[in-house]
Amino acid sequence: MTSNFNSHLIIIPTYNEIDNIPNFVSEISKFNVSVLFVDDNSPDGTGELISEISKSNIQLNLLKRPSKQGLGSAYRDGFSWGIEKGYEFFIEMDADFSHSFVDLKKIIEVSSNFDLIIGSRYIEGGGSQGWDFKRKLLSSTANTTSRIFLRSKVKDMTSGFRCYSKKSLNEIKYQETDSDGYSFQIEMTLRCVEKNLSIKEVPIIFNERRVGKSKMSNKIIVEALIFLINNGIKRWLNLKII
Ligand SMILES: Nc1nc2c(ncn2[C@@H]2O[C@H](COP(=O)(O)OP(=O)(O)OP(=O)(O)O)[C@@H](O)[C@H]2O)c(=O)[nH]1
Ligand SMILES: [Mg+2]
Repeated sequence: MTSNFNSHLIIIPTYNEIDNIPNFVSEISKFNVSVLFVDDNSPDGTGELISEISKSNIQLNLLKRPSKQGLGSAYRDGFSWGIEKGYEFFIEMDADFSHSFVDLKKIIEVSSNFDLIIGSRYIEGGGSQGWDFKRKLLSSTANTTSRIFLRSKVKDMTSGFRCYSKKSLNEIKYQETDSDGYSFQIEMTLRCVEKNLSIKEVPIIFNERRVGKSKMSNKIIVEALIFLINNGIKRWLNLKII
């Protein structure tokens, strides 16, 4: 492994993921990285379980928040926590095994070469497994629409499996983003594009979650559409976004 224990922080937002935590911890312990779970007081006790396990495992950290505040806000708080502690690379990953540890290794290996590495389902070698037709259509439409509206070359703008350097997080002013869900990933990507940062897409195979429930909702879809319309107009008119 090329990573250094003190340089990579994997940030995992969790909401009702109790059944995924034990396996996730056992897989991630094979990597030389630090982990920060950001739990929003999950009613199923995810936070309490992580708190218990992390007592005897210095690789694991927990940021507890009082209530469900969304994925984007969990990442914003996670980035701030990690920057304060001096980490250099910040990896976003889900707790539900949709993101594979084989792909994590690939992302870590190239992490020091680019400002942003995106685990991409829409380049050669990438894809998704286990999704029904409706979910596949939603994801591919979201990505095609984002690319066209935002005039971006990035193929997988909504992917939630990615790695930022500290430099890129500071340059894009991540604290000023205000979206969640799909929109959060699109907004962060767009900010990197606007700042001309180096972006590399690495192929990943996304797997339907093994256990637990999806937090995908109509609210997330509507938020993404409004974001695309607002920012699409700005991009086409060459107006400043950040
Ligand atoms: N802290 C926190 N974590 C969240 C919140 N919403 C979702 N998550 C976590 O973010 C990750 C991604 O959420 P998912 O529900 O898997 O969303 P998704 O991957 O778009 O949807 P599926 O593919 O259907 O699983 C998971 O680890 C969730 O537990 C939230 O409001 N707060
Ligand atoms: Mg998921």
